[in-house]
Amino acid sequence: WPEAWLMPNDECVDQKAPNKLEPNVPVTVEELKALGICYWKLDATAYTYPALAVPWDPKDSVDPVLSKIRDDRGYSYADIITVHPDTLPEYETKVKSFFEEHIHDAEEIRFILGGSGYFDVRNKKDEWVRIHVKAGDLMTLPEGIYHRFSVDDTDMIHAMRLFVGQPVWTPFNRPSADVHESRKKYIEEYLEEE
Ligand code: KMT
Ligand code: NI
Repeated sequence: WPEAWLMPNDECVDQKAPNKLEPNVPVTVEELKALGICYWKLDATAYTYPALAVPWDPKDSVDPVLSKIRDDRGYSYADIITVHPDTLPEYETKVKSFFEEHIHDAEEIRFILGGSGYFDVRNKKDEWVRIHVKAGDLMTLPEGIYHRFSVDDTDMIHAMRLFVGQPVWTPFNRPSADVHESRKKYIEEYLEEE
């Protein structure tokens, strides 16, 4: 599992910095699992994948571990995104927009092929937990979890995005997403048990 820690409550002035508390408060794997997050460690370097931004069928994967996950979880779509100033038009604008707190009406699935970055998720106390993903990390965020993404100070992440069916990347921002069906489902499933 990737390293994870609590972030300060106040507004984040430098989203690309680690933003650890002093002293650091690590977040355990058990806590991440209890939020509905799933994780697998894969070998991102042993295989070649299609060129960036070309949608493809993950059944064409040559990685048997990835193929098994795809079969088990029904992923039928994959593409590759490179978040880097030279490859992503309007880089800084996009970096800011990925960092707006939001949910989706489906699972968010990312397999990091290169570089690194931060997925921030809200824990049960509504605090920000920062998860530092790197090459080989395949992580899923459940439907309805509040989250955001940031590059780290390397400004480079290369990631495969998977999806069940036709992809819908629409973010629903907080607070209007509080009344979204996906949010209600998430609260019932993960936040209401005692
Ligand atoms: C997201 O979920 O914000 C993105 O797709 C950004 C890049 S994927 C690491
Ligand atoms: Ni998202």
